[in-house]
Amino acid sequence: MTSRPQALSSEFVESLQQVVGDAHVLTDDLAGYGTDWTGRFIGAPSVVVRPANTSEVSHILQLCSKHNIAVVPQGGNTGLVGGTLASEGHVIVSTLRLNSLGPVDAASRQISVGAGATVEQVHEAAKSHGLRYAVDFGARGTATIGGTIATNAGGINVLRFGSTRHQVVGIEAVLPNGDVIEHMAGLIKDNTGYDIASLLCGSEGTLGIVTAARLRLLPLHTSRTTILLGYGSTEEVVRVVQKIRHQFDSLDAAELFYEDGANLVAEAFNVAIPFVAPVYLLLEFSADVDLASDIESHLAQSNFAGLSAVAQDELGRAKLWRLREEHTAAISMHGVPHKFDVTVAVSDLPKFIEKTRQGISETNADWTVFIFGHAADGNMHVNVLGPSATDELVDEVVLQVVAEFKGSISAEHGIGSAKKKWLSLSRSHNEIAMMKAIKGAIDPQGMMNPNTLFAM
Ligand code: FAD
Ligand code: 2HG
Ligand code: ZN
Repeated sequence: MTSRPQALSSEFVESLQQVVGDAHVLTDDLAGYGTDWTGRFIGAPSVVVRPANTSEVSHILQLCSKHNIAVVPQGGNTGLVGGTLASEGHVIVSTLRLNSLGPVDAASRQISVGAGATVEQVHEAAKSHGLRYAVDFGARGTATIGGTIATNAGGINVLRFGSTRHQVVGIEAVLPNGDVIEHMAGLIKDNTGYDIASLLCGSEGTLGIVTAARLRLLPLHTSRTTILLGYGSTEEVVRVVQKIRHQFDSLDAAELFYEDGANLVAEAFNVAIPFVAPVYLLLEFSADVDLASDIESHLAQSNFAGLSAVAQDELGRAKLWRLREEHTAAISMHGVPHKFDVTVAVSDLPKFIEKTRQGISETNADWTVFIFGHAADGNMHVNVLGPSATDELVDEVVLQVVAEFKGSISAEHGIGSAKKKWLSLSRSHNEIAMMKAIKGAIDPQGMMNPNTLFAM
């Protein structure tokens, strides 16, 4: 591989301008693109280019390939693992102008959207046809469909509907050499070789740029019930989630958080906490019948602790959800956290949480730990405030505990640049070799997102 230029020539920048127009090639004030959402990963991109369509993306990648320039795809830049970290000489390709939407195909319950459309825009489009897009999480207003595909985003509804991978029924993407892959028919049965959409889900921008996708939509149920419950221990929460999941197919979400996190959110955003409990469980159900009394009588039979707040109207539900969803923003108001999004077997959650807290406090008793997450998936978010951005001791401690429990070091945010050193804790030597072989075949120059996924 020939070495890459660190400074981009004016000839190269001019050729980008010829593709997308001067206004969409940025070379100054790039901090907003160069720094990640958490503020932990600060890059130094040389250029940001903002194509308006697939053909422009193809031309950009052809140029970058010809000049051997590294490319970092970027959507909403809400990623939490430094996956858009660009070094000097790298070009960020922002997908925000690839934001076409629909139309909704109500007959097939599908929609084709540009990679730059936000998750919330897809929710709104689906809703106007009595449908629903299954992927949902706090950054819905900014995170893009391309970013959610590249990270195989999870979120609050995975327990019922699966992750992003399960919603993608067609894909359009541009490969590093500029070739366009287009497979957007959305056929539900289609066993004609390798599943390219699935390969691109979770590829973190290392194989090409997703430019559009066809997404599966679901019926929008008429009734939603959100319940906040209080418990004394994580063990109790895990037991309740397992039982309630078994009883109610209509369970959409089962989110866990603790008193310290709830207090932090309440202080940061002036949100009321309906009652005090050591551990909170936020459940959401959706169905075409009102389930509130069924749920309450089920909980009463299962020795439910007795503290609860129930909401069925949009405002009431949103108030309860804020206590959970604002954890990320509230924590960031107190510093730059080290973030972990890990999965272990659900039954191991209580022990895993205890060991993780213990490992962190034995390493440095002054660090502050917040834990919250998606209880039914065994997916916890461990956020640690205290270590400097570059001090990786806490990363080593937490990820080794995950490995002891045979868990995954990334449940939903991806590996990015944050966790590439530890990839072998979750993937075998042969798996990594196979991934590198795929990468090498599709991107022989290693030009796509070189700071992400592999410690090359
Ligand atoms: P970016 O941050 O721009 O990019 C993320 C990665 O995808 C990078 O590696 C980038 O190179 C690549 N990429 C982006 N677009 C493309 C493209 N078109 N083609 C190829 N590669 C591309 N994540 C969850 O999974 N579940 C959650 O519950 C969740 N909650 C969050 C809550 C908050 C408040 C915040 C700030 C983030 C949360 N996230 C969550 C993380 C983040 O929103 C997701 O990872 C999301 O998928 C990133 O989308 P994005 O458009 O912002 O991508
Ligand atoms: C969530 O579930 C997100 O809220 C963000 O995945 C997690 O901030 C985090 O660590
Ligand atoms: Zn999450």
